[in-house]
Amino acid sequence: MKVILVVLGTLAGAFYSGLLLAVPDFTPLNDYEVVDAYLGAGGPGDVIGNHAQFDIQKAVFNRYLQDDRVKLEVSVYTGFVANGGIGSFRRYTYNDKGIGLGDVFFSSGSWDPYMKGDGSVKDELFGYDNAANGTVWDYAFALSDKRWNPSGAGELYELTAGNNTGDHILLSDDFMKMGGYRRGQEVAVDPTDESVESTGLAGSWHPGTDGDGDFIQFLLDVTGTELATDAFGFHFGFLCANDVIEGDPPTDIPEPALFGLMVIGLGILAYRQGKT
Ligand SMILES: [Ca+2]
Ligand SMILES: [Ca+2]
Ligand SMILES: [Ca+2]
Repeated sequence: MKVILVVLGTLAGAFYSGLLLAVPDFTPLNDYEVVDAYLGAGGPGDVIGNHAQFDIQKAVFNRYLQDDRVKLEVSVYTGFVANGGIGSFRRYTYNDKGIGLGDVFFSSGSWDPYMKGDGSVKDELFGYDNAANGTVWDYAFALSDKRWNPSGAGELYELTAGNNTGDHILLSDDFMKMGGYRRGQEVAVDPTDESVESTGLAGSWHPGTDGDGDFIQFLLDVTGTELATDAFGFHFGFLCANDVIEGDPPTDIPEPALFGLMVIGLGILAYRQGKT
């Protein structure tokens, strides 16, 4: 019996050590949900224009391991793609391509939207937050010139400027030349700016529908970045920012390392019992 325990314990320890070497560091997120409770400054209410096209209801996050890579899945629930939002209002845009999808911004660690402190409902819903105040984003999943397609391939970039006001940030105002849209909101990054650094990590997006409605799903490879392990804040809107969603980082992420320690602990216990 003692011999069997020693063998099992050693095997378990060795197996887990092997796993530690092969498997990248990550913390799972299982259907973590952020309901849109963010107004943002620069326009009235939560949605400007047609709700069927521009309302964002929520975002659902999953983080998991696939083929030894850490994948982050962000599903933004909105009828934008399904109801003809892409390419709409061409005359209102500088490049005549109409309204397209924005990039997805992330802050590793904290989410810190600006609040004025005037006690108003507008302030409670971050109605004074724009690109120039609040959270500084340090990652962006960029769709670049494919953002007018319902699906495509993009890349994750690291934003090193330390602010959201430099040339690396493109605002709603950089795409929209007239009409009712939300002013002063960050909607995309310029990958040619020197403060925007390639991570070499690719991703994709595509539309979908489930029981909760229509969504756009972004699927990113985040292996080796803080986005694989940490809590994070995020920001997403269309080029017009007619609705913007931002959200809280997850706060109750389970600790997968505990399982590993348990296995190693059992191994040591079995080894000690084997010695006595
Ligand atoms: Ca909304
Ligand atoms: Ca802000
Ligand atoms: Ca909103």
